[in-house]
Amino acid sequence: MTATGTDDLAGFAGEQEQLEGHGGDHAVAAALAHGVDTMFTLSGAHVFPLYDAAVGGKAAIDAGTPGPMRLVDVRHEQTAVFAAEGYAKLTRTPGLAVLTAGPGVTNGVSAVTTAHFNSTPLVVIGGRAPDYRWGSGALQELDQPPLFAGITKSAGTIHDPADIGARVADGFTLAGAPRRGPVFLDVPMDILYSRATSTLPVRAAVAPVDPDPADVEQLVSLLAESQRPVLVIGGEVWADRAEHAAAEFATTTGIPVVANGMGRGVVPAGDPLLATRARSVAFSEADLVIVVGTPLDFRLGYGVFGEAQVAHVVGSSEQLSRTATLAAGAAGDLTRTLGALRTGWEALLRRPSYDEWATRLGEASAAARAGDSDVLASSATPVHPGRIYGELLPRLADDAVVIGDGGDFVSFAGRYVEPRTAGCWLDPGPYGCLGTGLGYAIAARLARPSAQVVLLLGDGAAGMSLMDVDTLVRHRLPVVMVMGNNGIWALEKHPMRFLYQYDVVADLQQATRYDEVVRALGGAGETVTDPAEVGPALDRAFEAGVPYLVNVITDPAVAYPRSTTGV
Ligand SMILES: Cc1ncc(C[n+]2csc(CCOP(=O)(O)OP(=O)(O)O)c2C)c(N)n1
Ligand SMILES: [Mg+2]
Repeated sequence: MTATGTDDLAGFAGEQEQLEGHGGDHAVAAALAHGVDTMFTLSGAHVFPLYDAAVGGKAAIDAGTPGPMRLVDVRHEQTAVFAAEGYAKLTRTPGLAVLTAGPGVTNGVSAVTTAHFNSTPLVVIGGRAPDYRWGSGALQELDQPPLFAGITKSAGTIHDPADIGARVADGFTLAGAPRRGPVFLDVPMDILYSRATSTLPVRAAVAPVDPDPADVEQLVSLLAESQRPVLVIGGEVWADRAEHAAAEFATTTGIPVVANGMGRGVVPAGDPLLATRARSVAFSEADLVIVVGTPLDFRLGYGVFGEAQVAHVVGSSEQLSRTATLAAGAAGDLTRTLGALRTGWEALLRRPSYDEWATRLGEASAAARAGDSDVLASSATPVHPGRIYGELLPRLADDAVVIGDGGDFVSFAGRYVEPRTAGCWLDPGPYGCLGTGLGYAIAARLARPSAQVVLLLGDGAAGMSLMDVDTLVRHRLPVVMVMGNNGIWALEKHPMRFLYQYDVVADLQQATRYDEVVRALGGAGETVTDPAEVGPALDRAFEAGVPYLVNVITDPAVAYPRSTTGV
């Protein structure tokens, strides 16, 4: 690829650099302009030009010099997209996955849907059968964008090599603007391999949007009247880089906080305002619930909190709940909105004190934590899943990234693990897709090279991505995997027994040596059956320096005490 300044155009609508290259060069230049440094993929000839651009061509390969973009090749396309999504969530820069035509693209659909539900900025570039043969039945000839119509912000095909840079750059801009989400673009093989000269893509500046002052005023007036408000901090607070504004708003006003998704850790574990452990008391007794940066979906009781009035604060107006009854709503840049709310609250002539309420929730949280101690220290055999968390929690550093992929085992994590830092918790989000685990773990190790990365796996969920331990090994990405191996799909088996008094298709093999699978792939691990051995095994895992699976055989009779089924 060659980029040249066009002196003759200098001073003319800014200096527009030209880029000569194949389609891969143009696409990679657009991604680089948007701060993207990693391409997640699984090989296919339809997309070779993208790899050629990423590595800097044969000259760079021969010279042994690194190319402009890191390539991470995985063992299943869903892992490529989950890794790109996880990387976007952690770095707050749009992710990039490249999928080869046809089955490569369709293998990525569940992960793109996950990004759609999570509002994660992501560009997926698909290969596509060549235009010049379209309709004649070329290998993997499938019109792919329609598959993505309902799960992306935009899905289309690029038919001109000279358009690739601009279209991909626009894709990144669109993906990263609230409401954030995935964009799909496919490029026919003949177009991607063709050369063209066009303007070097640049990153378009997106101006933050202020909330409507009347909406802010309305919300402040609700706060002025409230005696028992609750602030829910969701993942968009992190994604919008509003974690400081959110923490400051909570601290200034003294409103108790319940955290959700990547909003966990914005108010750190141990902060007296953090009431996540007392959320049922908080939600049933509150008179006002302000939900910031997360949809009012099943995870939040569809926005019904007893008698409380509900306010929804989101990044863009299309995200405001259409089904919940809202007493107020505000849409805009979350730092600005939370700042405006704080300023409005500070300007109140009579500022209410929520101290008594916060103390009550603090006590309820402390009681909930105290109630955990038996389970966290359980010496039962088979191991109670709670004991694993009892051993893990004291071993976690403040900046540890904790990832959950599984059913009940991960629900326990949601209860016991309270992050101390924002941006350190990765769950699959409201789409609830099993199989995110290895992709998210790859992403976390790349995004946080020196932090602890802990992947919590159900034995069932593990089957959907465990082969990508191979990717961890090949790319030298050590992570600690902890499996709650109960030999069943517990989150299905227990509900089916409850509904039918019997169950089918919910059993897995007992005590399978998944640690041997990890060993065979070049990692390490061990099986633990004695509760007293969980802690020492975790220590060995953290010290291993290679992907390490602690395969804990847990009690299948222990079901997570669930208060919602999600329907
Ligand atoms: C892709 C996908 N398939 C199926 C499900 C339905 N499902 C949700 S939880 C669950 C059980 C998970 O079992 P496991 O990972 O072993 O965790 P456990 O509940 O046993 O702790 C299943 C099958 C899903 N959410 N996603
Ligand atoms: Mg299981």
